[in-house]
Amino acid sequence: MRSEANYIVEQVDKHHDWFGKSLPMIASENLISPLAREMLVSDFHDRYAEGLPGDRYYHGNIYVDKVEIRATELAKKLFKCEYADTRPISGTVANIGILKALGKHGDSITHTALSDGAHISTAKFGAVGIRGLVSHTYPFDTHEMNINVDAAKRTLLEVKPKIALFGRSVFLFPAPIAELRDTLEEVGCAVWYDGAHVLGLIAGGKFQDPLREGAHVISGSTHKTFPGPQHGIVIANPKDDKMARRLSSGIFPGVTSNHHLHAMAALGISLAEHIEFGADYSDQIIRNAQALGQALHERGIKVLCEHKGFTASHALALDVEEHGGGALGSQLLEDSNIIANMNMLPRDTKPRSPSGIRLGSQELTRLGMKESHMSEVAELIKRIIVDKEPTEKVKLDVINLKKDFSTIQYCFNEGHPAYERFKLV
Ligand code: DSN
Repeated sequence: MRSEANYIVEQVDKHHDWFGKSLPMIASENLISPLAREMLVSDFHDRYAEGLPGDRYYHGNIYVDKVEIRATELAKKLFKCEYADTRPISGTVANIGILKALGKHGDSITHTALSDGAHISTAKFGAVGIRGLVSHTYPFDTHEMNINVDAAKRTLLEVKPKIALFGRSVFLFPAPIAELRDTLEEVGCAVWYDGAHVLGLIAGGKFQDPLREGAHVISGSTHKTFPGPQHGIVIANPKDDKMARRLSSGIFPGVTSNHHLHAMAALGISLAEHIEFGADYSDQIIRNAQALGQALHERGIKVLCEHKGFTASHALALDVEEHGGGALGSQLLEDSNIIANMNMLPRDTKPRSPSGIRLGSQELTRLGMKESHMSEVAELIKRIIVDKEPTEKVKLDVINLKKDFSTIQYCFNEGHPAYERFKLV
């Protein structure tokens, strides 16, 4: 069996080597900081804590409690909110917990359609279906790549949902919560914003401010534009104490037992880092995404929403149908060491053969790339997708470009042993 273990170690080593020579551009991923990564291999990983600090079902949580209290305080400070829960073990788990807290079987929920870029949590086969809620989708303006506000007002007044959900996995522009606020208040529903993709940008003050625009609760994973561990979070300004209590019990005992204490500690570090560096980081992420959109457009690749500057977030949606489609394009990119994913565009019906590719700028930005580097990245993508140059040839240029970008930025680096151990990615 030792050889089996060796095999697994070998594959992980190869993965590290490969990603060290690749351009990571999946919009839902990021690099955790060296210091936060150190928490993931701490003894916290091996322990149990159930409940809340000071009210546990296990002993041995003296320092776990201190970390959880501090991480929760940091989350409240960063997101300027009254309530934070750092226990969800992923974004989807946070979503199921919120559905448990705010809805029950048979209640109605409004959300964006999957084909318009919503997360699988909203699907019948996902969290919304598991909870037994009845789905109604917002009318969507595919030109604007956003909810059609006037039509959505009519939907909300007609459906009178218990929960109105906003948020997407192809999240190019802010959701129109402020524009819908009067209608949402008239309906009296709970307003929930799934901010997984744009959490870091919101915290950095560069995208939209859902809690000030009318949302009661935000859920998120903590490893996309927020560059933390694979974990989840709930932040809120609850309507009342009852909503706060229900949100808490939705997470525990609702959908978690132990809450992955090592990841929670890592999240605490990432929150502290984002308070210090988040505004600059978010600003550069958005600048880079817009620069990349422009550079791709100039090279003959269709990037959605040219009339709006392509994006207001980290993400870009490319229409590569004329170049062979998203499945072929993303495979050719991978063969050349550029890691991205195929993605459905609103007109698509087949998830396995979509017209689109989704790109994110957050990880390249984390490694120090600026607007000027986006032209180089766009040129490499054009050579692969449009010119169909041999992937082995382009790969050499990708590896060469990546050589200068191996240090994680926007975090507490120097002076900690973890920095040396994890500085190469
Ligand atoms: N499905 C992930 C994505 O957007 O890539 C999010 O969970």
